[in-house]
Amino acid sequence: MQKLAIVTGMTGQDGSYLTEYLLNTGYKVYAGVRRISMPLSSNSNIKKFINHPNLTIINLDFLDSSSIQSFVETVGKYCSGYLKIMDNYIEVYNLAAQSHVGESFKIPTLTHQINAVGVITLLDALYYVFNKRFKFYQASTSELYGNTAFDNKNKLDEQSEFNPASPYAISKLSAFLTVKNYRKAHDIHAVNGILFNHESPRRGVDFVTRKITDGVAKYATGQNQSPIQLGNIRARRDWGDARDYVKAMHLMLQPTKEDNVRDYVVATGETFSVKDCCNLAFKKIGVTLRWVGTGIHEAAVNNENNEVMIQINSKFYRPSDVEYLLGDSSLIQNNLNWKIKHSFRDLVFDMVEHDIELCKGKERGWHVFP
Ligand code: NAP
Ligand code: F7E
Repeated sequence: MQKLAIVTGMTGQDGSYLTEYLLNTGYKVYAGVRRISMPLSSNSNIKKFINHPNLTIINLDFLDSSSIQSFVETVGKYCSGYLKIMDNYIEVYNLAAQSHVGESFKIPTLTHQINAVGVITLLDALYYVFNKRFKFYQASTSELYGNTAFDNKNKLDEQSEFNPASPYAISKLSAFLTVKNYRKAHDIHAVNGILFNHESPRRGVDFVTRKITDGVAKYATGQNQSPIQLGNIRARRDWGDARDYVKAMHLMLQPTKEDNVRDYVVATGETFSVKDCCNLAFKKIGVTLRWVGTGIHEAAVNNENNEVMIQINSKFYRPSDVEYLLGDSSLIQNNLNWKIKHSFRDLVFDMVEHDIELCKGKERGWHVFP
């Protein structure tokens, strides 16, 4: 029988890949999307599948509790026949969020309203409409750890201590605890995916990897020759490929063995600095960077002709930053057979290639799930 899923945050990086993956796997998907002035079809992340016959788009705004309730009730009406059959569950993937850590310092209340209060409201509405006939995936994050591993450089796993260092991380910790409480108090299959950073050609352009690959592409195609401006270039992240990570989300809602219904870390087990990302992205277009200066005066120049390619701009520093992230995803690899397919180098090269094609005005056919 055809399975049913709810996806929130479909227009974002992960939501678009996950929706596409579920549709390709034969699911019927109900996607919650907030109203915008421009037509949804102009969002390049979802262009490819927006007219899929198994996709139903319904208005949903996490800043309004009535909107969340009416969204869940609407999906409830669509699914009533499906849920009359014993053992049928609707899978809910909650990916909607104010997801920018740096911005969360400027808009902490809004961040908390969407990322924390919104999750309570959504779970409450789901429980009211579906009782226990839903499974719930929450997009949790490695930001919960903050600088736990900064001194010891240990790999972070499901047992590591949380030390949130931003309004974003605090809001996500609240949601994490809400989900755990639903699992324990109501015996719902509700789990947190503690995902480390993951990127793709669909990443928002104000996240650092895409900002770099977009800047490199504009340089390579002659659209903008001014240096890329960055903040904390020493920060290290465990960067994976979003196309691998949405499969982990799906796996987390499939287990029937009770022991495997739990929170999982999803990470590659490798860490790179923002500087490493710059070096790789420029390497893809044949430019070798040489780093000169220190602190705010540090810069990267083209080793061949001394042209300045990257500068530091204190505007991009955060009031507090997470300096070091490295994850251990052994548990999900062993229990659910999740696999890492793409390396960081291949990911950065792919993003640069994609951004160059965008600059040239070419729409690349997404080879999403090879
Ligand atoms: P993203 O590209 O920023 O997408 C966020 C999605 O949330 C967008 O579809 C956005 O809609 C939607 N949204 C924002 N505010 C909303 C509101 N008030 N009501 C309804 N929808 C709203 O984020 P992502 O990178 O795909 O990440 C997906 C989820 O995973 C997020 O919860 C994020 O916090 C979490 N996460 C991400 C990473 C990562 O490295 N990518 C790692 C760990 C956890 P619009 O298009 O209308 O803005
Ligand atoms: O920053 C540094 C910045 O914004 C990474 C979100 O998906 O992953 C993401 O959060 C690092 C930070 O991602 C710039 O200070 C330097 O140390 O790409 P980012 P993030 O903050 O790690 C986690 C797991 C999530 O859950 C979030 O939703 O790069 N950095 N210069 C910069 N960052 C940005 N954005 N822009 C710069 O110019």
